[in-house]
Amino acid sequence: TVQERTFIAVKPDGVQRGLVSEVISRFERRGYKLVGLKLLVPPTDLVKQHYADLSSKPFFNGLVDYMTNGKAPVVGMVWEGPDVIKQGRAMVGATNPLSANPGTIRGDFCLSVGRNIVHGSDSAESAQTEIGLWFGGKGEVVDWSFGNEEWVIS
Ligand code: DAT
Ligand code: MG
Repeated sequence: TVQERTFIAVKPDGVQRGLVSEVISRFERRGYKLVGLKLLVPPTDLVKQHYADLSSKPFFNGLVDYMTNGKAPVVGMVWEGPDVIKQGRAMVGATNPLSANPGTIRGDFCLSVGRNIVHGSDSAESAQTEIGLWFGGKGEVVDWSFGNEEWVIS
């Protein structure tokens, strides 16, 4: 089975609202493997790079401030497993929570595009870039195996 990795983050509003365990448990119960995890107030440079494709948008400065102002930290994660990039996006739901299906994280827990509680990489390229940005240090992403893998993936 091809194992992909994706970057998923609980944003400051999700941390503030006590939804870290909710996000983790959805990926964990699905059978995905947690291979990277950190809590941080991200440096402004990191968030500007993370959202570089949005730098010309009118909401960019507000987005960077919300991510970096320290009123709550971000929980960054790397999740591994079959098709996890696309499946992770599906589990996160549409960018605007008012368009997100019930059953998705955004569709179940939020109402506003500016407070949509979670991030998920949108492609293989952005997953690789984002994992490098957030987990670039040696040993920050951990290779390990599930003891019960044969019961989850065949
Ligand atoms: P996504 O987070 O679903 O990948 P995106 O990459 O288009 O969405 O935008 C990144 C974040 O920027 C998004 O989660 C919330 C914020 N954002 C996007 N569009 C916005 C808008 N019209 N107004 C305010 N914030 C917005
Ligand atoms: Mg995006």
